[in-house]
Amino acid sequence: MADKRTSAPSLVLWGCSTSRTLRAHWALAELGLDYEHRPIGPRTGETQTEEFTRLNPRQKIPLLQDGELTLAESAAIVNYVAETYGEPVGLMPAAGTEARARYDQWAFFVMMELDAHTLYVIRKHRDLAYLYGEAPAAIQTASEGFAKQSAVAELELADGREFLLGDRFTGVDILLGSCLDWAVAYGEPIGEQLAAYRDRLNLRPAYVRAAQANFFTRPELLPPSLQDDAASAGSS
Ligand SMILES: N[C@@H](CCC(=O)N[C@@H](CS)C(=O)NCC(=O)O)C(=O)O
Repeated sequence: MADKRTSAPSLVLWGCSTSRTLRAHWALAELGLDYEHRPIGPRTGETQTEEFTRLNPRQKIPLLQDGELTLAESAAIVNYVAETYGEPVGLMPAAGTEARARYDQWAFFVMMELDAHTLYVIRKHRDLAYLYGEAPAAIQTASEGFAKQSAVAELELADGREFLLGDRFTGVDILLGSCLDWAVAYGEPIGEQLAAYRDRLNLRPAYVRAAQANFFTRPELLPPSLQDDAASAGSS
């Protein structure tokens, strides 16, 4: 495979308006990469078209195309972009280092414990109950699970570090930050440290650009700090 760092990237990102799609927009924005956006949304039928199904038989967003490569899974997209185009910003510690082992630990933790096992369970049995069924006990357990697991990240930040791995922003901040936005939108309480950390992340220019690109079809899903901007942009 050609070294993509030496040639101009040709990136197409499919998907908008969810916490998972935000991750891909955010990683690209942190690195200042230009990309074409195909803003297809969830539960609109747009992931079921023949064209999209050919690209992604999972029929899910986000999906990134980079030349010949077609890549699904939001965390894999963040990691791919970080590893391929991340220098000199350094969105991901080098392979084989302790920092990278900690990065991987947090990435898997966030994707499993905060995304898949808790927040998505709430989504399935609340917003998507018409598909997956009402399950108040599952929602309750997932909510408790989110509180318990997110407390681990709260503890990690208690030493005053700015980002999850220390003083450097990395891809795992994108993964955790997007889950915190999701949790807050769902009314799930988050700890004091996590709330302050989320505020810091939401002020990043790359986050603002990514959130505006990701949520332009549904500005009501933007964090409140960005909703005024969206309203004034819409009224101009
Ligand atoms: N684990 C996947 C989950 C992707 C996913 O489930 N995406 C949802 C939207 S958040 C989707 O595309 N659902 C199908 C649809 O809405 O048509 C990731 O992190 O990328």
